[in-house]
Amino acid sequence: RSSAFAQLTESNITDLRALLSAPTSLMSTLDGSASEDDLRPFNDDWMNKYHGKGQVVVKPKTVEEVSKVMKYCWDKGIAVVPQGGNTGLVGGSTPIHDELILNLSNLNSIRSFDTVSGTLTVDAGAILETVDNELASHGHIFPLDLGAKGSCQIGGNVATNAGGLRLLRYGSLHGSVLGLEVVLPDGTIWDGLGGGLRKDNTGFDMKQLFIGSEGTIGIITGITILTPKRPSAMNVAVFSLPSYEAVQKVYTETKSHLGEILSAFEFFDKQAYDLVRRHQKEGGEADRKVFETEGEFYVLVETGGSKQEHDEEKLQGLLENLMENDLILDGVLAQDTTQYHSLWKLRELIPESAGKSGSVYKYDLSVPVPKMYSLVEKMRARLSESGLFKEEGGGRIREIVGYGHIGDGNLHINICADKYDAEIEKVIEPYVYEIVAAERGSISAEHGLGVMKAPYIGYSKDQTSIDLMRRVKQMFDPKGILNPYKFIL
Ligand code: FAD
Ligand code: 2HG
Ligand code: ZN
Repeated sequence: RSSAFAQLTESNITDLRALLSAPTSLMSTLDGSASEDDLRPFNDDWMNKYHGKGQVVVKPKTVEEVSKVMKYCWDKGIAVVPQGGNTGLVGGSTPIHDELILNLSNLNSIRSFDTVSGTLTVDAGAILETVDNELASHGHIFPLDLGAKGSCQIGGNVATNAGGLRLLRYGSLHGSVLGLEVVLPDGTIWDGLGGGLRKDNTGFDMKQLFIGSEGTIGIITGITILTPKRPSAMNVAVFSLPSYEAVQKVYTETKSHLGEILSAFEFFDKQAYDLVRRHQKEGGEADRKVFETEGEFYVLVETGGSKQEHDEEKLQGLLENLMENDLILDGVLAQDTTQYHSLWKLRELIPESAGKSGSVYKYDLSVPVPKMYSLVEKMRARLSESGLFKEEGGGRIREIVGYGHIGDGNLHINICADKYDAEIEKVIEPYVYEIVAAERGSISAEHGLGVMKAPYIGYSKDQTSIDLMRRVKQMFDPKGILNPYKFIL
C-alpha cells in the first residue's frame, strides 16, 4: 500500500455522508453501516481471483455528487477505484488495498434519445441490457453486445473499450461514442458530450483518451453514442468443423456469401463446446443432441438484415455450399427465436461454464487469424510438459479451451485450474505473452490491463508509447489517486 494515500477514518465517512443526498448511498465498515460480507460483492471480482480490502462503497445519485466526492478525495489524498458492474476480467474494478469504491450503479437514467439521428445520451451506470431493451422499443440497437450485458454498465463498457460479439458489424466504441461527460480526479466536471455531433475537428478529440482508460484518468458519468437501426430480421447458424484450417476457409466463404448482413462470426473449439454442454446438463437442461456430427471446432454465424426470407435463403445457401465443399461436418440453423437464443448460448456460456470448472486464468489476445489457434496448442504443450495438464484428465489444470472473435482476430484462452496458485501462474506467464509478442500481437485485445496485465504492457507497447501514457496519466491525475496500482505502473 502506498503511504502517499490517506487512511480512511470514521470522520471521513461523516464528511462523505454529508455530500450525499441519500443515507443508502454510502456503506462502510468504519461506521458500522455495513459488514465485511455486505462489501464483499464490491471487493471481489467476477472471477473471484482478486480480493480488495475496501472499507467504503459510495454510490452517488447525481453527477454533482460524484464531483463532490472526488473533490473531497482529491483534497484529502484518498485513493479511489471507479466501479461499474464489476464484470471486468483483469482485476481493474476492485481495490487492491483499501481504496474507496466509487460505484456508478445509482447513476442509471437514459437522458435522451433522438429518433432521427439515433443518438442516445445515457448515464454511465445504466446496464447495457436495459439500455438495449429501451433502444429496441425505438427500433434501434446498442452497437455493442457481450455475455455480461445483464450486469455490465455503459460507463464500464466505455472505460474498458469493450469489444464483444458484434464489433465485426458495428466497429469499436472509438467510432460510435460521440461525446463523454467525465468527472476529473480533482472533481471538475468536464462536459465533453457536445451536441452529439458526428463531425467536429476543433482540436484534439479528448474523449478518445477516456475510452479504454480503465478508470485511471477520470470517472465517466455520461455517454452520447450513435446507435444503428435494429435489423428487423436476425438469424443464427452454428456449424461443426473438422479443423482450424476449415474455420478460416468458412470465414472467407461466409464473408463473400453474406456480405453486409453478416453481424457476428465467432469460433470455439471442441473443448469449449463440451464444457458448455456438460454444464448445461449439470444445470438440469435436457440433453438434446445439437449436431448429428460433432467437430473439432465450431463457428457461430449471425445475420442481421431487413428481410427474413432473403436472409434465411442466404444462410441456407451458405450452409449447402459449405457442406458440398466439405468445409463443415454439420450445421444447425435457428428456426425460431427460442432456437436463436439457445444457439447463441453455446457461445455465450463459455466464460460462465469455465468458471464453474475451477479457477480460470484468462488470456485475451490479438494475433493474425492464421496464427490464432497455434497459441492454444502451444499452451497445451507447455502445460502438458510441466505435468500440470493431462489430456486424459486428473491434472491440476482441468481444461484449456480456445474461442473468440475470429472476425476481429481476437482469441480467448481459458485455463481452468484447481485453484489460483503462483506455481501454475509461473508456468503460464510470461510465456503466453512471449508467444504473442513473437507474432507482434496484443496481450490485451479487449479486456484491458487492470492489475493483471499492467506489469506486462511492454510485450505489446514500446517504451516511447509507455512514457507518453505515463505523461497523460500525470497530466490528468498528478496525485495518482484514481485506480492506483493498475494500468500503467
Ligand atoms: P467494471 O468491471 O466495473 O470496471 C471495468 C474497468 O472500468 C475498471 O478499471 C473500472 O475502474 C473502470 N470503470 C468502470 N466504470 C467506470 C466509469 N463509469 N468511469 C471510469 N471508469 C470506470 N469484454 C469484452 O470486451 N468483450 C466481451 O465479449 C466480454 N464478454 C464478457 C462476458 C462475461 C461473462 C464477463 C463476465 C465479462 C465479459 N467482458 C467482455 C468483460 C467485461 O464485461 C467488460 O470489460 C465490461 O465492459 C466491463 O463493464 P463493467 O460495468 O462491469 O465495468
Ligand atoms: C467473451 O468473448 C468475453 O466471451 C470473455 O470476452 C472471454 O472469459 C473470457 O476469457
Ligand atoms: Zn471476447
